[in-house]
Amino acid sequence: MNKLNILTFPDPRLRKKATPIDVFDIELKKMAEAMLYTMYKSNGIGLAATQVDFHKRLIVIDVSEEQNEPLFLVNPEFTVLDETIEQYKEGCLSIPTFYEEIYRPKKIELRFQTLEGKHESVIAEGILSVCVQHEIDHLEGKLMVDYLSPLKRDRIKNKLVKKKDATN
Ligand code: QAP
Ligand code: CO
Repeated sequence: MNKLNILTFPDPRLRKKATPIDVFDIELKKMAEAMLYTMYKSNGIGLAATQVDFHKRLIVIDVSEEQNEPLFLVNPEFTVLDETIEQYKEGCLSIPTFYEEIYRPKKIELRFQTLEGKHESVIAEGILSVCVQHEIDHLEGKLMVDYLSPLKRDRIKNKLVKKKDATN
């Protein structure tokens, strides 16, 4: 399988808003499998289609130890069930090597469609809740650095731009 190219902050394509999926065909399944492969190869636990320059509402997540419990989320949405704010040191495959404490509501109800178009819902807490919220942000063109101060965000941006220049 081919590993997809992951966009890196501050690539402007990470700011595009993804559109809903209405065709549940073999092409969608292929894209989801390619994203899962890319995520596992990159040692990630979540990847949104936006990050691989595909601007549709598709997310893959696997928060299991063994990387054997993939979740494919099409057109995901959530509502907050417990507004208590929890902090988690988050990373992002589009912001490599940076980890920051981010604050989000604790408990959510996630609704999504499967790759076959079936509607499902689950209640999530802990790392799954964090990951779902982080990935749905990507579909809106939002990044975890947007929750940081402009100063911190700019420092991260400058370091990543310098690293990219060094490899180009
Ligand atoms: C989002 O993030 C997330 O910097 C998914 O060098 C993070 O998979 C949700 C990664 C934390 C919940 C909690 C980051 C891999 C992976 C890096 C990721 C890196 C290599 C990030
Ligand atoms: Co991310």
